[in-house]
Amino acid sequence: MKRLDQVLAAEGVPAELELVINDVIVACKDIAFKLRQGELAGILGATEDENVQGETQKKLDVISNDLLKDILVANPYVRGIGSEEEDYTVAGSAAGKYLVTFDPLDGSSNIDVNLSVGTIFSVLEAQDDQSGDNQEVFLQNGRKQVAAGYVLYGPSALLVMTTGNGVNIFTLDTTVGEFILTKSGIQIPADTAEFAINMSNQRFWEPEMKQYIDDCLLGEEGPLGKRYNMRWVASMVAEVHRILMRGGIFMYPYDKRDPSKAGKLRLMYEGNPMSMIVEQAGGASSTGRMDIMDVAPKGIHDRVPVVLGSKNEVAKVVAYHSK
Ligand code: P6P
Repeated sequence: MKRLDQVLAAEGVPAELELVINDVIVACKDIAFKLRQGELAGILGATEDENVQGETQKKLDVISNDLLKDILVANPYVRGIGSEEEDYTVAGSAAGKYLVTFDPLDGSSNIDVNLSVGTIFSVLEAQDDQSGDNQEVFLQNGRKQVAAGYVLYGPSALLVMTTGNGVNIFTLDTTVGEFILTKSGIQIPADTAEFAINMSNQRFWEPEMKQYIDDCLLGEEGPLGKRYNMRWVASMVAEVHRILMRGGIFMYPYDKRDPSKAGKLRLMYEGNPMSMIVEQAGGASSTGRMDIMDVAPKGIHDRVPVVLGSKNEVAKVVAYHSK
């Protein structure tokens, strides 16, 4: 049974990067423990505050953010961090080589109803000597990521990550407090008949997305020629994990509720890390019109439309958008 550090060493990951990833994992173990305590920890429920996204912060959003921020900005190899819960990027060490972006608690609307939530993280290398409190140093496309992963706090706590050598899954052994390798070389089935989308937004979608979903709902008699099933967990980490395990397609498309926003999900700490994982597992990840990892970020909180999962199904959605 291999531990995370043994797997990273075997992949030839630089020691400094391993130390950065290890600090992310130390914080995530603490988050996992606090979530397991639930009401007993007295940390469920919402705060009085809104984050930069305009979303009400849950107590655990703030606690998780602070755990990750505090340990990472103190790491000598971290130049800075960007977080969904931080207005601006936060400087770490001026000599640090790595930049870490994260969504500390994705799907946090699920916390108070005891459903799955997760932490998503992405690691980039600083390309110049700009300080980590200048967002410019983070603004690199997803292809520049050197590592990406998530921790899914479900019935078991799972770490899923890649350093560009395929996707591995580790299960948290709570008896010893270590993530243990339990699956290697994950491959997403190329085809699927299971889509994940929030149907309540249908009237706000672009015509191309409406047409694809309409055709899915026509089933065997429709142009897609098969009966589809639907899932929606309201936690991207849980959706992506299901897709890694059995295939599927997850979509959070552009919608006109707020035309100024490219979508709901954020490029730097949701779209890009999940795209690296999905592509490393043989899947595809697109805005509907271009690969997500080719999108040039303009700001740390940029939003992006997301269509990811089984590569042949993603190709169909892209084809609908190119008609
Ligand atoms: P909706 C969670 O808030 C999140 O960012 C993703 O994890 C999830 O897929 C999506 O938003 C859920 O959005 O509009 O269905 O609540």
